[in-house]
Amino acid sequence: AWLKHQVGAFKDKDGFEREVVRHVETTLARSLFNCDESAAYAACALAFRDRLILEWNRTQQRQTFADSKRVYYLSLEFLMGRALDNAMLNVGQKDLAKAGLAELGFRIEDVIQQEHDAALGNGGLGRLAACFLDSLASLNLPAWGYGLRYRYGIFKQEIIDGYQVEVPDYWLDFNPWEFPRHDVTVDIQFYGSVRKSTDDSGKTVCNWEGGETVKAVAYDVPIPGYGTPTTNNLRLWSSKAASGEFDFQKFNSGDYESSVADQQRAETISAVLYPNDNLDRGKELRLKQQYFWVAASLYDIVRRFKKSKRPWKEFPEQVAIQLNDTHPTLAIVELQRILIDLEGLEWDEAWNIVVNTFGYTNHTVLPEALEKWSVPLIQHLLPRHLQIIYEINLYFLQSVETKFPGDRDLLRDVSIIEEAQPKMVRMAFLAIIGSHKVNGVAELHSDLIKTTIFKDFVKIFGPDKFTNVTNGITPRRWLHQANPRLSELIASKTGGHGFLTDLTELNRLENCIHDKKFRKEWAEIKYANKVRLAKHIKAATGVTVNPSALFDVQVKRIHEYKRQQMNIFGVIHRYLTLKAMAPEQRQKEMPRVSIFGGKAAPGYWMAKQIIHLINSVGAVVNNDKDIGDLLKVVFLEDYNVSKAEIIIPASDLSEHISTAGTEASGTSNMKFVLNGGLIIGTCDGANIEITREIGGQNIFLFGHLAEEVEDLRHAHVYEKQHSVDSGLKAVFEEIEKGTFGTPQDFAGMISAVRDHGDFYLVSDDFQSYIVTQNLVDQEYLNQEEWITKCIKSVARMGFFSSDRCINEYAEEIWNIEPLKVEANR
Ligand code: 26Q
Repeated sequence: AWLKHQVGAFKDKDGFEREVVRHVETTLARSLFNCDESAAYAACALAFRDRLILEWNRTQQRQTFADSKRVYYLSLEFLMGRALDNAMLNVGQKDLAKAGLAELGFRIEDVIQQEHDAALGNGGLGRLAACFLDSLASLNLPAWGYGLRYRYGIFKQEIIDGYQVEVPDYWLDFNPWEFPRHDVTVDIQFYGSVRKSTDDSGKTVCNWEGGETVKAVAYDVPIPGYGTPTTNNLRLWSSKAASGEFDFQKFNSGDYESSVADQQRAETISAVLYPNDNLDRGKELRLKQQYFWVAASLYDIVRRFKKSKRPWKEFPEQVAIQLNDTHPTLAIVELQRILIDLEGLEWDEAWNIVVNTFGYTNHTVLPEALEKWSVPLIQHLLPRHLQIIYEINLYFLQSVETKFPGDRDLLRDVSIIEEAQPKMVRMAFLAIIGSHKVNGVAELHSDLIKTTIFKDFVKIFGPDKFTNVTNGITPRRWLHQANPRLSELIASKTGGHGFLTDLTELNRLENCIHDKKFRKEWAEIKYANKVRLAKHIKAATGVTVNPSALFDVQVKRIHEYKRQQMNIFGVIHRYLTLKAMAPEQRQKEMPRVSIFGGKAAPGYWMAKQIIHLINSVGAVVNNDKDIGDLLKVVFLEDYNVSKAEIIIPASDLSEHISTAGTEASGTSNMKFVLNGGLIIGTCDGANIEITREIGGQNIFLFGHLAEEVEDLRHAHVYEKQHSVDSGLKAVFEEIEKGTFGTPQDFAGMISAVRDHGDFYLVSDDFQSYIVTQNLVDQEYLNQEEWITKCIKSVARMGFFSSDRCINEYAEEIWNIEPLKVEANR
């Protein structure tokens, strides 16, 4: 019904076609006769973009006029994927576009595939931010995202001779979804020094002077909600030399090269996304990125607030800022600096405003991922901020001393400054102290941060400062868009597409479990999705896979804690078991396709070794005549959002097998189950809550529990040589025989388990993993029972919508409300 009220909606398919043709002929200046798929994509995107712009403007006007509190989501990563399909579905005009494009001679799927992924993120954290933007708009919440407009997103991965090769991802050639705002700029200062002076009233003021200036230019991206006109804004900052194109003085004095160099140095700040996932490397450019983005965003937010002419104390009633991990923690310091140095507020009044404004989300307990910056680096780059950090720390430690007098160990342990050589600033501690709420991303994770890395802060601030908001995913992209046939089938059984805005309506599927026709269609859809993936695998790798085999998928960033090495060791174990069988016996086994995908950080040597082993095993197994279809191993290169949309709906079984207590949540686990696949997994992250919701019979859990991990690790260290599981030993021996190529290439992976304490407990969990995989084979034989499990699971996944998740943030952390849209305008 809301569609009728949209401004600029296409009246019918002819209206849409006219717009496409107009864009081909005028905007793109091409003739209809040489309009190829890429031109069709461009024109179609421009046509939909025109539609979005009108509602986008109205939404911004409405939010400004209503003067309602807004939330600002600060994230260095927004892993958006493609926008066109999403835009067509969210405004409810995909069918019309499909028909229109067909008349013009194009298949809509082919047109959609022309778009380059917006890959401004590494993995889970960046994709979560993208799902959140979709939910914020769909729930009519006044919200902006703030990020960086990287010229290069996450690198493209090529697999050459079994090795990962990184290729730059230049994605801005043609991007119809962004709007440069050359009039919205902010000058950002770096380096320089602090000079104290006295103002007219005799008060000491700090002046940050000198150094260099870089210009931040805003680029805006419209974020359409699903089934509502609300269209929010994602603002990405791009860096530019402050003095314009060139420093003309230098240029004219013949110093042309250095003038160009200045310009390039400024542009370097937003040039490239750091490709580390769950690892902190203290590089100066990364810190520059963080401050550049934080300072520009805060300037923008403060500028907007000041227009309202309200007193400063009302700032937290108008503004909520959420910190996506510690990457934007400098925002806390920057807001305090603005309030005391530029606006003249007293420290306490300012600090009160700051704390009430910020919320901090933690995404990891891994020590190597916790951000720290060296004091000398901050001193050099941001001298005034370092002073403020020390002052925040001083007042904080004084309050701790008052509460726990004489506890020197406690003061040392909670100090923002780590007394190391050099001294380090602990960003998570600063984020906790400067926020009113701190949340983890799944129940186990939120409990773990309270009892391990942040336990002292629970003691100091009390337990109420810490909370849990279990992650969620948007059912629009991860069901309706990725799996349109399943979405239609579900709609036909639950009374329409209401489940897309209230995912708990999926529970109506429980009534259909015995519906024969429904079950048959369900199975057909899964099979068709597998056929589609099989085609993709053939085209991408040359390997032929049988769509009737069990598709076993592990796609995520490659990391030792996620244990892709355990998966591939398990595959080798399966291969050896099959090889040892008599041929008649072998033919009774369940055929399996083991599918891997994921990028390794370019400097992560062990992760690259894992990729190499997976490819080497594939090369042997896939060409073994004894094995045939019983086992195939494929590594799909360049896993990204749009590949995920093909892979996830085609999985029978997906692997979420991190060492217990290491994966904060995981979000692809939710996507796989929502698409009718089952999970093999450990008791970690959101797997635990998924189990609670769908029932223990419908998930394959194995392995040690989080509370056992510490003791196991301890035991390894005290054993002379870690006694490796016997099945795993046989796997190692086979690798060392050279069956999968030069054994030396994989020596690191083996010795990590055998000689270096097996930190991720691969050996401890191996037997239980193999036993559970065999159970999966058994259960997959009984297809009727398997389908029942899948349907029941999907029916119970309502909790994992990012809409539920965002509602929790809105109520418990941000205190913001939806801005209702007038139905009849
Ligand atoms: C930090 C400093 C310097 C350079 C890079 C980084 C950096 C970049 C990305 C640190 C961490 C990340 C990404 C972390 C991430 O993706 N975490 C995942 O977040 C998901 C959403 O909450 C969870 O589901 C996953 O469990 C968690 O691993």
